[in-house]
Amino acid sequence: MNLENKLVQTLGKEVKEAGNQELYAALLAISQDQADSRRQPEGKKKIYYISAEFLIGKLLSNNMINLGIYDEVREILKKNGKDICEVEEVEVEPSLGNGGLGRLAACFLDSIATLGMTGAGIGLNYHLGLFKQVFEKGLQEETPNPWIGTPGWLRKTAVSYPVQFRGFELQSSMYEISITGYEGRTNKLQLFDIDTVDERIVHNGIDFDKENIEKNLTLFLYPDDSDDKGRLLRIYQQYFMVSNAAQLILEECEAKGSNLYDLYDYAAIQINDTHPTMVIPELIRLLVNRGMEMDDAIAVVSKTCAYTNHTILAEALETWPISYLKQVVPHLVPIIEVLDDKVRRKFTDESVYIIDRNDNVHMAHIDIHYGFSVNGVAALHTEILKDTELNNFYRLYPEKFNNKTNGITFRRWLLHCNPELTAQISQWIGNGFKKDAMLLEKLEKLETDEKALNRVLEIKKDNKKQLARYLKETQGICLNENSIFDIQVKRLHEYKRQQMNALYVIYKYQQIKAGILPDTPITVIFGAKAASAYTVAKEIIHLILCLQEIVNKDPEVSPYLNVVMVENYNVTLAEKLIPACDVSEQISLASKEASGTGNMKFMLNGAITLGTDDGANVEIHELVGDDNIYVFGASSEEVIAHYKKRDYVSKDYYEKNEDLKEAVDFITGDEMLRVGNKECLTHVKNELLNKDWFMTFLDFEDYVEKKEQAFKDYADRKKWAKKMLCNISKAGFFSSDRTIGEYNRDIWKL
Ligand code: DL6
Repeated sequence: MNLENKLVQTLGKEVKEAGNQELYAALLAISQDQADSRRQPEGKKKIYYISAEFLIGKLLSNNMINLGIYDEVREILKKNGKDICEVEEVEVEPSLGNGGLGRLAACFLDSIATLGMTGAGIGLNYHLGLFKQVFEKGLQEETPNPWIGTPGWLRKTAVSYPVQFRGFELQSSMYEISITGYEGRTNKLQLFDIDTVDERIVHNGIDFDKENIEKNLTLFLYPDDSDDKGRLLRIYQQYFMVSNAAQLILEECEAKGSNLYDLYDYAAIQINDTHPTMVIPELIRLLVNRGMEMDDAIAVVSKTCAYTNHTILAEALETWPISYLKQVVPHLVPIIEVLDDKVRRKFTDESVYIIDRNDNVHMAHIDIHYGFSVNGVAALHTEILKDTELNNFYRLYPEKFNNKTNGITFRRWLLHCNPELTAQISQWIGNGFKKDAMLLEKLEKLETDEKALNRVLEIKKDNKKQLARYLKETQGICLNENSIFDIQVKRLHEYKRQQMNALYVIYKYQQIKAGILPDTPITVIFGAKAASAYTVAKEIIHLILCLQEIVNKDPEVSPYLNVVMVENYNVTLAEKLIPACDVSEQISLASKEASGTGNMKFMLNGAITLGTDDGANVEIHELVGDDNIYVFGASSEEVIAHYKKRDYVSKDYYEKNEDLKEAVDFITGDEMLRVGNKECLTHVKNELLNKDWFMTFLDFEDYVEKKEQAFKDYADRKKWAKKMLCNISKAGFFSSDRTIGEYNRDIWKL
């Protein structure tokens, strides 16, 4: 039956007569069926990717692209007076992730299926996910972000395991989401939950009884951990996730014929950051329970598990007091003690012990000693791990360390989010790039073709128009379509330095007030959530919202400069913002951003990076060369040296640089205090003046200079279009298909 007839049959009516909800439900059912039909027998060895986050985004269109029916469906709808974009709007974005780490996991699942590998993602089925952000009186408020219960891809299975905690046991339920690869196989994202979770216990935004584990276990991703109860809840969540994972893995491997002594021939387990670390002692415990000697169990597990490090921020490298583990999972503690004891017998260097002298358990240390691979996520990051952060471990196990530069799936971040550019690229170089992203290099030859350059500019203009329309409709935001779209969207964190961008806005505001006008109007766009207990981050959001209020309402300034902070930044918004971006802000303090993946998405969509030599920016810089990126700021070596010598004093820079001083003083000036909260703004200013942990002032001058240069260069449209084309043509390296190919070649060996 052809697709149109199938749609009519599923709808029970003509396409013309159906509403968007009905169309969505019908297309979902058809795609589910097709995805199911792509299930193939499992290979002997399977990759289990365990992660606290899977930021999968809306799935319908992406899956229809991967199933090869998207274009046809769009045409059928169009013929019947329907718009596929409006149907997409019906879907609710699953709320299962926070930032880059979770989105990476989602891209990886796509690539694993695309490359035909047997694999599964394993995580938790958070009912309210990461909070939904709303702005109230210039402040971020957190509210629940429900997504379960709306029609979607989530399906309950009959799979269930008992999970033991101190004093009680919970029975899990496993849910599944189909992951279809591009012209590839269908794998599963498997999410564990319990049936007793009760969303009604949440009140006043996102408050709830943190001790009522039976009702709260899978309510939220990253529940507030500013108190003991919150921290304990995180351990409950983590153990629940990995105990289910371990039981599932053993069951599946045994069913395929493993005698468990050869587990590593059947399973590779990738531990995504330290949240799933307890899978190591849990697997050992389960194997011992099945009669294996402890030493054998340790050896088997050590050959099965591999660890990815996603950050060098010390506060993000998890350590748990052993007393917490005793309270939640006492049965795991003796195993962790054995693991620690073995380390102590072998090594004298205390810094590599698992349990430190304050009785804190270092989760990453378990991964490194008892996993067979440790990888960083960009070349610079891996070097920093080897040279400094994990140097003590690198000296013990040089053979375990390897780099896997992150990647993104081009299906979502080009084909889906930028159909006009995709179609144009196909016309220019054929469709091969959809499977082999390196073929984008063929675009290089068009860099001298005037028609092609104009076309690239035209597509960008169209995408800016579409973004303007979307933000007007959904958030009431007015964008100047003729301005430069300068975009910084990512989690809010001081190391990512949204505060530096805000200081630039103040600088520019004052310049315009003084009659120094930019060649082209500028719109500085932010999107970011701040963790609910991260006070300064929330204050930085307040600072940006105050600037938005002042700048946009000033008739002298607003024709030349606007500030926009989109509410509740998520994957859906990213898909609209990224294709419309001119300047991509990647301005973390060098050495602090492990990789970044937004930088890759922007580049692929023809935005020019303004960034530090940090994370994967370094690799972007190498690929596009000095002329096609704006790099500024101290190098990672300089930064690391400042930390070592403790010689950075932000006030010195403030005293020396008049523009910076004026911008910083503006934060608590009369204009700001008229619209903002004095306490918040004063605190942000004082943090910068007295601490500035992430050296905003160190790089400010160079940042302003390079940003001004970029805005000036933008006016030469042809030259700018060349830079755009160069970035697109060099983006192929950042396909997650390449990354996953490398994981498989070097680590998983499926
Ligand atoms: O590897 C994915 C992603 C990187 O691109 C980011 O640079 C990195 O910050 C992020 N890491 C995390 C972990 N926690 N922290 N902070 O989200 O991983």
